[in-house]
Amino acid sequence: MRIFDRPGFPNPARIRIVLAEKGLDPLIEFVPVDLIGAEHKQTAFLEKNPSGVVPVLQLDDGTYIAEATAITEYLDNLDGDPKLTGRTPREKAVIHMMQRRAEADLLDAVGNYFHHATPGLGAELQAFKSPEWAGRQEWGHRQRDKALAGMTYFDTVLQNHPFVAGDAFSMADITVFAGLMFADAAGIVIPEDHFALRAWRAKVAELPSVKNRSGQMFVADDLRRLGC
Ligand SMILES: N[C@@H](CCC(=O)N[C@@H](CS)C(=O)NCC(=O)O)C(=O)O
Repeated sequence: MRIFDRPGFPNPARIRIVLAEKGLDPLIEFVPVDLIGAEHKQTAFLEKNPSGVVPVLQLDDGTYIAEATAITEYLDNLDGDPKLTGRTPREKAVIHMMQRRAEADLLDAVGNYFHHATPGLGAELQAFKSPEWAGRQEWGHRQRDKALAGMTYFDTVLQNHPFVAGDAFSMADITVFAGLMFADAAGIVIPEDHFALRAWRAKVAELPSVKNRSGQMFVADDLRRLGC
C-alpha cells in the first residue's frame, strides 16, 4: 500500500497514528506531496483525489481512498479487530458521531481559519483559496471562534469521560488531537481553564502510537520555516 501525504501535517498525522496503533507501518510506502508548491492542486494528483488534499491511500489493486475517516476505517478493519472505529454497532455510532463533531467543530474550523484568515501555506496556494470572495477573511475569523467553541465542547465531554467517545482511545480522539495540533500551528490557544482538555491532550501525547508515529515534524515548524 502507498500513502500520498506530507509528514507533520494534521490530517496525515491522523493516519500515521492509526498506522502505529495497528502496527501497519512496515506495509506502507510513503510518497511525499509538495503542498507548499501546490502539487496537490495539479491534474496528476487530482486524478487520485479530486478534493485536492492529503492523505490518500493507494491499495495494491490501484484503488485510491481519500478522507482520513475512510482510510482509518479501511486500515482498522484489516485485522478484523476495529478497535479505533468500533467493534459493536453502539461503539461504531458513538465514535462516528464524536469524530464528526471533532472534524466539523475543531479540525476543519481551525483549517478554515488557517487557510482563509492567515497567510496559510503561502503564496502558491492562495489562488486555490477563493481570495476573490469578499468577506472570506471575516468568515475565516468566525471559524476561529467556532474552533474555540469546539474546544469548550470537548473540554466538557472530557470532564466526564477518559476519552472523546467514552472509555477507550478511538478515531475521535485522533481527530481532536490533530485539531489541537493544527490549532497550535494556527496560533489558536486552548483556553487556560480547559483543564480536562489539556490533561487529556498530555495523556494522549504520551501514548506510544502518538509519541512514536512516523513524521514527527509539527506544522508549527513548517510555518516558522515559511515565516508565516
Ligand atoms: N477531509 C480531508 C481533509 C484533508 C486535508 O485538509 N488535508 C490538508 C493537509 S492537513 C491538505 O491537504 N491541505 C492542503 C490544502 O488545503 O490546500 C480528510 O479527512 O482527509
